[in-house]
Amino acid sequence: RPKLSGAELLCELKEKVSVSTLTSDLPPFSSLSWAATLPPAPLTSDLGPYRSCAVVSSAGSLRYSGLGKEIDSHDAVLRFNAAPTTGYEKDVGSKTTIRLINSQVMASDDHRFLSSSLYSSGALVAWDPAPFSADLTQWYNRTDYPIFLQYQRYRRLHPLQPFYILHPRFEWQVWQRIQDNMAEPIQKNPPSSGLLGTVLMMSLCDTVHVYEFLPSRRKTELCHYYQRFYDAACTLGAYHPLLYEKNLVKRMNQGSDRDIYTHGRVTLPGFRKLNC
Ligand code: NCC
Repeated sequence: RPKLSGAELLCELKEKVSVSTLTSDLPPFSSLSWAATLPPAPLTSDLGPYRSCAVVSSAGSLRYSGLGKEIDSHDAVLRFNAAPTTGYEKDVGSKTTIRLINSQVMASDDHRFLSSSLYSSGALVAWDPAPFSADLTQWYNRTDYPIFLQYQRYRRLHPLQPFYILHPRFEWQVWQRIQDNMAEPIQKNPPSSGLLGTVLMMSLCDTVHVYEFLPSRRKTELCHYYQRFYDAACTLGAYHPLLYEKNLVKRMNQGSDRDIYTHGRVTLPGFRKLNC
């Protein structure tokens, strides 16, 4: 198939991917009593629309970026997993509107998901690497990590905080966009939280700025801005098809290469602003 232009890729993404979250009317959840604690409406009808949004990757290259003020000037800010703001405000800002977390973070003792105040600002959105093409019941009975158990526990402790779970269809719809636009077969693992969060914000915002997903001149093997741990695989990918994700985002970027180089900043249009 011919290589699509950036504008064509954006339209394809808009047409073929929809951000859906679990609601209590969906089987098997409709017959489970705890599912009444799922939000009654899908995420996209509760959050946004926002004018401008920032997606803050957790990359080590955010360290010493001084991007904090710029990030906080957006109407909504998305962060990932256990990425903190306290102590790093100068580089990553302090506003958190949405936090996207994988099920590993929810389940591992290290992250103190149930007790740490890190997770208490903004809305939470969780996802679990579901098997490709599995239905909700198969996934429910065999999640990668115990996402539903931890969800129930967190809900009991923080009943007022908005907390959504992504429908696994979404992660594979995004994966399919990557595969269909690459010449070679990519690994059948879901995209990283970074790309999932970017597409999520493209559904809620008019303009999305993504920071240090495409590395700037500060590019480093430091994995996260908040940890002294070095591994180039954090930036290049291993389990996730991260390099392919970055290739796709590079092709869709509407900002300049200079913006990437100096600020690690990519500019993407929200779906509502696209004329396809
Ligand atoms: O590292 P992680 O991601 O939390 O980072 C969030 C997103 O930022 C982008 N990123 C990060 C580091 C870097 N050097 N370059 C980047 O571009 C990626 O898009 C990434 O998705 C995840 O995707 O959920 C991931 O989660 C971690 C880990 O589970 C959590 O941080 C909790 O510890 C995964 N690491 C491991 O499993 C060891 C990582 O593979 C993906």
